[in-house]
Amino acid sequence: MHTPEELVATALAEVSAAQSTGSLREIESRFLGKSGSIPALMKVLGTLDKAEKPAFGQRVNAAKNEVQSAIDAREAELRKNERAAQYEAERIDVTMPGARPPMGYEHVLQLTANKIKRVLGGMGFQYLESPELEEFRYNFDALNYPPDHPAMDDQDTFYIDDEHLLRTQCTALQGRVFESTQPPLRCFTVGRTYRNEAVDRTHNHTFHQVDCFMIDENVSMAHLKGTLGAFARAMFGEEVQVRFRPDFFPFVEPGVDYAISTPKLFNGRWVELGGAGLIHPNILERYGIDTERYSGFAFGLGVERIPMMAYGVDDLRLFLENDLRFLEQFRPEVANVGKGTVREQLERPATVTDLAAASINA
Ligand code: FA5
Repeated sequence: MHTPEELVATALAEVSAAQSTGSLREIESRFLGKSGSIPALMKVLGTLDKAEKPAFGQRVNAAKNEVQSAIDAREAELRKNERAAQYEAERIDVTMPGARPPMGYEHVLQLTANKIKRVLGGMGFQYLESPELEEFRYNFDALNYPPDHPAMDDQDTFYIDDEHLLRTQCTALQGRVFESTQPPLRCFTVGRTYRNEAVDRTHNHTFHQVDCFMIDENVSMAHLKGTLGAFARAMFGEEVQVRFRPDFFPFVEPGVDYAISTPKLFNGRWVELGGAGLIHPNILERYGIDTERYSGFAFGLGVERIPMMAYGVDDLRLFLENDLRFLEQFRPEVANVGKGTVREQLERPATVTDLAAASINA
């Protein structure tokens, strides 16, 4: 059996050689724990003479205290070193440049829709949302399509059931408004439309339209021409010209298609934008609108056509393919180059001059 002093000497040597707080714990339990070698010395106490007991007890206690204080001191030292090593490993260089988070930006079709909303909103038209999953009756019946009329064949679409379909035209807004609101009315919507289409560079199964209408007293083709002229100037610049040619849509009479031409685009060639006309009296009568007093115009156009012309994009499928190499080019700060360009027209907010020019009484 070792003496208390021998155990202390061994313990102190081990303590000072310990390289981690973990190994100190192990030394502590071996020398001072419940069944550690120093407490075990107390068992010897019973075998000693009465006179020797107090002195031996004191030696054991002194041994415990000495080892305990050596462990505590070494632990403080090791902990300090361990912390210093940890701080060193986790050191942060606050002078390093930060990681720039990727910034989002609006899709070019959204930028175009925003511009349309500013321009038509500025002319006093109210922006309304209308469902993409539409009822057959609003998409066709309410728009004066006789049952099984061949004009519906041009607009085959995706049917959910016999009465519900993905809308083929934003003109479906009309019936929804007319059934609840009486004239005077000036409304428009911008949104997605769908058609079962043979997809090519100028036709997609999913595309966007803006559709706009006005009903008031004495509204004529002159108001339609004035409004579309002002709309085209605000979208494409002052030099743009608008052309109307007769066309057929069941919901207008007379009906026209309209095209624009500007020296900045396609060498001034005419490019068709959409359809328009005076709202068919059958529709007004169906909704109890007095056709002796009121008349209205409506127009609709494909939204993709606008950036296609403004940026010279020759395949509209690119807009919905989400290829960032294509979309990155329309980041506002990248695309907005050259003052007075068509692009700038697209990106600048509508001005007071646009709106004065756009007055339907002009
Ligand atoms: C219509 O959809 C009518 N609702 C427009 C209208 C409104 C006429 C109000 C009269 C009064 P149309 O089917 O021609 O008409 O489509 C209008 C425009 O939408 C087209 O000129 C074209 O720019 C765009 N468009 C039509 N189909 C597609 C398609 N598959 N992909 C991309 N754009 C299309």
